[in-house]
Amino acid sequence: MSMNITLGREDIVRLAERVEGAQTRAYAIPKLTDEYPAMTIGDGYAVQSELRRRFIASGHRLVGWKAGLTSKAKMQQMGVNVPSIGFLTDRMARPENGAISTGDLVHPRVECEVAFVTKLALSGPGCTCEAVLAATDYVLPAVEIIDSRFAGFKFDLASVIADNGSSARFVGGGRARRPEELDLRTLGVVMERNGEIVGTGASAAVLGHPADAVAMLVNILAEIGETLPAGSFVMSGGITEAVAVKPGDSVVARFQELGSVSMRFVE
Ligand code: OOG
Ligand code: MG
Repeated sequence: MSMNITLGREDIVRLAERVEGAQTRAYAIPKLTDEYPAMTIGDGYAVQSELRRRFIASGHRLVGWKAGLTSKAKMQQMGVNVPSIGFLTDRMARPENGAISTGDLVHPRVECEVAFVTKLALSGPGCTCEAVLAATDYVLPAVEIIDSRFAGFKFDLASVIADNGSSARFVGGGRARRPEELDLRTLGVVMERNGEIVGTGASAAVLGHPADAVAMLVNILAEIGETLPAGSFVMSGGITEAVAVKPGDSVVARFQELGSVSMRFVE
């Protein structure tokens, strides 16, 4: 992946402000490449880093990172075939079994993901699946609520990276397990919306092994000059296609060996 930055500082700040406005006030904007067609992946990460800097400066706390577009189902659904990463803050976390409001989201969708909590710092380049497993304290099931700020949930890689990988909310839950007690490639997952099965998959859908997705994330972090500290919460990417939700919906993600994660959506 080339992190070639072509935009000037002024454009990066301008785009970060535009994305921040759309995220915090929940409105859709045209994808950034409509105005900046030559925007690169490196430019996308430069905007994302500026967005992260702004949130942290206003008191949000960085709690971890998420890998995105790591499964075929997700790549096909979004028409993008390169994985990406985004940051997670305390303001995005929601408790298990809670009510999640949609009034402050544009067009939310849910994804089931295997999440990792680390006990050792990780850094790239050259981070491997084995290094990730050795640094993992426990894994747990999670649901990510993504919400692209781009009209029609349509984007290209540079735009979605600038929009922090569509990150909006996340819920961890179920049963935390030590990674050595499980085969992380073969965990089945079933996603239900209002009691109906809307997605099924196995954890190997995520780059062959969810820890490989985390290694990829750590290697991208190195390219943007960051490392993953111990105690990070990391989501490895949606296993199935993302499913749209609206007020009144209840969602349960059932994971083999890891229990389930539930939530409902309100106005
Ligand atoms: C980009 C975010 C993808 C995942 O788990 O694949 C993502 C999107 O699809 O809007 O979070
Ligand atoms: Mg996701």
